[in-house]
Amino acid sequence: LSTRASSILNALDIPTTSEVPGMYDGQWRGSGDILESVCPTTGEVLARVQSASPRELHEALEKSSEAHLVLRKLPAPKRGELLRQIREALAVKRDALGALVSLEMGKIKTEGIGEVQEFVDICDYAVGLSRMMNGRVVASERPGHTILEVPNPLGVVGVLTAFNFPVAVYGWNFSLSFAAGNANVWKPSPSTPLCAIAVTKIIADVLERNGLPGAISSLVTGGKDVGEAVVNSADVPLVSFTGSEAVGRVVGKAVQSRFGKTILELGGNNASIIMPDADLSMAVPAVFFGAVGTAGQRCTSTRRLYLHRDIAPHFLDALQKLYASVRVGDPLVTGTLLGPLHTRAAVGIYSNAVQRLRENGAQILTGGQRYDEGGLRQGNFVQPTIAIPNSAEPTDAIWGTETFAPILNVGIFDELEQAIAWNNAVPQGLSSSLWTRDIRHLGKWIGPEGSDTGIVNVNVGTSGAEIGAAFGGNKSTGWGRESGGDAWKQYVRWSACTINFSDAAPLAQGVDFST
Ligand code: UN1
Repeated sequence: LSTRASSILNALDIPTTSEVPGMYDGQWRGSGDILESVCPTTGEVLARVQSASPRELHEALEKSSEAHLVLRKLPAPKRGELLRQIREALAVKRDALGALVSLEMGKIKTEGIGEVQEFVDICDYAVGLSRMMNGRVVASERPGHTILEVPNPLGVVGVLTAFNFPVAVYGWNFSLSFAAGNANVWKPSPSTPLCAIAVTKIIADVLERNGLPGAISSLVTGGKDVGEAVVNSADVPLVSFTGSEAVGRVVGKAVQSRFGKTILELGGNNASIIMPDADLSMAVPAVFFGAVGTAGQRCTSTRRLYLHRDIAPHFLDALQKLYASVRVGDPLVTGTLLGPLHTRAAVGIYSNAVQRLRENGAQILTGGQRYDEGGLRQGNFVQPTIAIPNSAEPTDAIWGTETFAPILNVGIFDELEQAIAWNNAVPQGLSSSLWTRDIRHLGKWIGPEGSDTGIVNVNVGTSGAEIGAAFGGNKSTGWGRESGGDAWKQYVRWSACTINFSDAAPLAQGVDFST
């Protein structure tokens, strides 16, 4: 193992000598298939991880069900105090964990650290929430009656996360779910097991120190079979899934068919629209970050750019200058802006998408190739690409497909209405961004004739949301909401409790059933 990899793993108490146990339910072990964690920058095998066998997975689900019985008895503000301790423990390891995200996932260090910060932030949010997860008192139509809406914990929540945010997305789910009194079983992406192990160790340490069962936050690394077992388990009333539309469709149906609940965070195909009155000195760098940041591997990455005809040439000129200046390389080196794609397979998907653009007569303004000179050859590096497809018709498959790579497709429009129609014409509905200084455009954009996505920004790019508002998308993005806003309300079961404290028992709606 390279010295830098071992120093990052050492700082997070991950063994570097032998195989790493990849499951935890109060006890670390793993006798299922071996998962290899491969560094996308160098191709180095970082660890061989022992995943959960079917029997162990079953044990973890059982342990988590038992752990929930303990957790649900703790008052919510006490759970908040535990979250505060977890928040502190995460903050202490912020740099090391951020570095591990860069090492294992491939995003640049400032984004790796930012992702840990996102977990810290949502913990803060959930600490506050732990004293504010209020129900309601409803006016009853009957004398001497009152109605309460009461939130109670659900049980065990299954959290299936993707490679691209291997820390923060579990954070969004775990912190709300834990504050609400649920135990959690985490099935991370099979290609980022080390991030999940590091996070679980930090949480487990706090739980164990407080004499609580570790299975409040169980970890089951593994492949498809492990994911399927969590999704199909009758002991998991809520499944939160982040990943592709194709897999989300299967997960959604499977959970629905057993009447479980889901939170789905699926594909994004996010557009930025630039009006002629926009401040281009802000808009150009924002599009650059949205499209090239994280090597185009955020659900919220900017994939479509709609430029008003009047500013299009100037905008593209300025944007291409930024593309030309991008510093590509090792994501752990300060100053790098573009790291590798996460897997070799993703490079193939990128190349196919570029080839499809070419075949369809698109103009490739910049990019379109792998980087394979020098040290970059060992990693999954691809050139960020700007293309002008042959037609801006949104029915074209090129516009409707999410490619998880830094490819930005550009269309030229004349009227805002046309751009909004294009924005809304794709199956996905996660994020969108309008650049304007005209309040009339803004009003239209955020209103009923405006953008149909879950995140609708103005003079802010499509990616990089804060945790305070609910995060999620509409349509084929799955309608899920996580993180802030009212998202916590999904992690509880609601009871409507009508209470009669009078000496009569009248029926609602004045129904008379007297004999
Ligand atoms: C994701 O890409 O799955 O808004 C999540 C953002 C981040 C989270 C992205 N806060 O880009």
